Amino acid sequence: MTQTVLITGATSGFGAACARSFAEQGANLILVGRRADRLHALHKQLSGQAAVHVIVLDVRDRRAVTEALASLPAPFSSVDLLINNAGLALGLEPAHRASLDEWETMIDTNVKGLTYCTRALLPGMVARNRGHIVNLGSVAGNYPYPGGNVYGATKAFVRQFSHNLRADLLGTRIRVTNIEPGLADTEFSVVRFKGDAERATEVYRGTEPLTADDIAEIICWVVALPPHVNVNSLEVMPTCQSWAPFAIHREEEAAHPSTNPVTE
Ligand code: NDP
Ligand code: 8X3
Repeated sequence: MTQTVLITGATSGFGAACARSFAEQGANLILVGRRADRLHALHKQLSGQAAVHVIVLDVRDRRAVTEALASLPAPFSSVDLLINNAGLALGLEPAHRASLDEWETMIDTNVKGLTYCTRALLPGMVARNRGHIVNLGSVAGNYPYPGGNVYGATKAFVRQFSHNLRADLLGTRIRVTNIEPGLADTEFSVVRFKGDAERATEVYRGTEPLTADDIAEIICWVVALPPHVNVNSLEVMPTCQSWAPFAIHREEEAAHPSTNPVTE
């Protein structure tokens, strides 16, 4: 049976790579994003392989999301797979200097937008007793880092929401998976640094980061597993990324000359 796949944030990065991968499988694709030109280009590019329906939509707009997802035309009306991918980080400032507007945008998109899409499509999945929700979390939801403040917190929400959905959906055949990537080279850093391409490039300098195609491949694998197998969370980093020791602040040597190992 042809799968119907709805991907939010399909205009770049992981979302666009997933669109290409599921098009290769001949899925019916519903592609969501704000940049209409990119959606229409994807439509043109993929429609030889798959049926494609594009929706120009800001996931932060609750009413627009509810209306658009309640009125999906045939053959797109029964969504089997929701990839809740639309999301962003803004800034890397410490909390006391960060922009409250940017915090709000991240919460509205990564948390509220994701819940609007989920709530709109879940009743249909439950009624059909079929479906899979794949959420894009992040390593930032699992580990703190300086400047990750609200972005990381939104991804911690996504992780816990994913697991709580599993709890609510026990007894159905609906699966929920939280994908938690580390460093991945997409438009993510350009967005985080508000168009500063040089600063964004610096993030990946000298590394071999994950690619959008790596993540699409992982999502395709998770989805293709037999229906009785649910991957709850899948954390993935590039091989070049690992953890650092705990950060410890030490007072100036002058204040504690005999106890500061940094000065030894
Ligand atoms: P990109 O910036 O390349 O893609 C983000 C996508 O989200 C775009 O298609 C953008 O489309 C869409 N989007 C953003 N805001 C909205 C909105 N309000 N309404 C609809 N669509 C929106 O980044 P990635 O592909 O890297 O990111 C995808 C997801 O993966 C995000 O949730 C991100 O947090 C997460 N992630 C990314 C990692 C990375 O290192 N790259 C690592 C871990 C997680 P448009 O602007 O057209 O609306
Ligand atoms: C994206 C990965 O480490 O930049 O979620 O937060 S990170």
